[in-house]
Amino acid sequence: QTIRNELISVLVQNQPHYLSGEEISRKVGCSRAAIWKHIEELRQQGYEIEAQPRNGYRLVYRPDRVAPEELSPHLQTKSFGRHLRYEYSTPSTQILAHQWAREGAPEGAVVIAEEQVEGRGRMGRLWHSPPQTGIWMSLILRPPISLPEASQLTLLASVGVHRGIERVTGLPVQIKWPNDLMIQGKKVCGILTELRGEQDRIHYIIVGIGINVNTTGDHWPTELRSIATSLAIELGGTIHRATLIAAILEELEDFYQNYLQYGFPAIQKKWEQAAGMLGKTITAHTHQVAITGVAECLNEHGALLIRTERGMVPVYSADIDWH
Ligand code: BTX
Repeated sequence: QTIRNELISVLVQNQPHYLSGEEISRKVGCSRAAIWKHIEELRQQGYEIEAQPRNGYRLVYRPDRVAPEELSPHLQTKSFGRHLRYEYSTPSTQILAHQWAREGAPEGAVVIAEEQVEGRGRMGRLWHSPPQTGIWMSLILRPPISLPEASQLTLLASVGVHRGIERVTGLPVQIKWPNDLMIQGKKVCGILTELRGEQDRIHYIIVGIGINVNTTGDHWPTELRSIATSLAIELGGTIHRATLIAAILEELEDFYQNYLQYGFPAIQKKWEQAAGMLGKTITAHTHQVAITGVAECLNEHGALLIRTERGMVPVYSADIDWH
């Protein structure tokens, strides 16, 4: 696997030029016969690699997969994504991540799938995750924080994903409290944070991230078409998912390190800059009531403060409508 990853990375770096078999075997650190065998296997997986007797090999096309050998050459993180579980199809990456976390997965471990057949949102809702079109991944974290602080991780994740998407696509993404990323008022990404722990100690947190990347309207059921969008729809062209995942994991790791070192205020500022709803009149539908007022800012726990006629109200969990 490591040799395969190295080989892909060497071919990608050298694209669109040829590289001789000798040079590849020196860079990758194995024999020319072994290189040839790996190249054959890559071709079977859909890679197009041109070979010329005099010039060597050249990568012409690589399939858009999010398998470890596609992802690793792009990753520049210390721990995020360094332990990776990949499935083509799974009910939900959250379920696999919970299992893995219980078995002792290290912090930063990631479960990723091409397709989820029962992808989940909050409160038992479904997350539509058609094959090879999006990023459906779950990140395992073990922060030394207490239960009430856990919702800060959802906000941290929004900021990290926001930054990663903007860096790769340049698209104007806005964060909608607590867990959505929107483009022009349509949902492009949802974040689901689940955890196991006791009041004063968290065993682990699973941050589930779903991003519509190369999805088109026909992938969605009718009811989603008016409320969902994808990066490809907004950009007018497809995006290499592995590149985007790597950028997002880098940003997440960066923000997470900052959070562990300096606490929530570091995240809070970034969040407020990227939130599209501050200063606007909104209605927050909690389990019990609907609260209408102006979205002011976050408090130090990550709750949204809404200025109402009766004063400032903190909201910890709700669905938001904008006016
Ligand atoms: P949410 O409860 O805020 O949003 C779910 C709602 O969003 C659905 O009821 C539907 O209206 C709408 N929706 C469903 N699918 C999509 C979609 N693909 N794009 C836009 N809108 C949609 C949001 O929950 C949290 C979603 C987390 C998904 C990740 S994917 C990796 C991980 N595994 C898993 O099962 N869930 C998480």
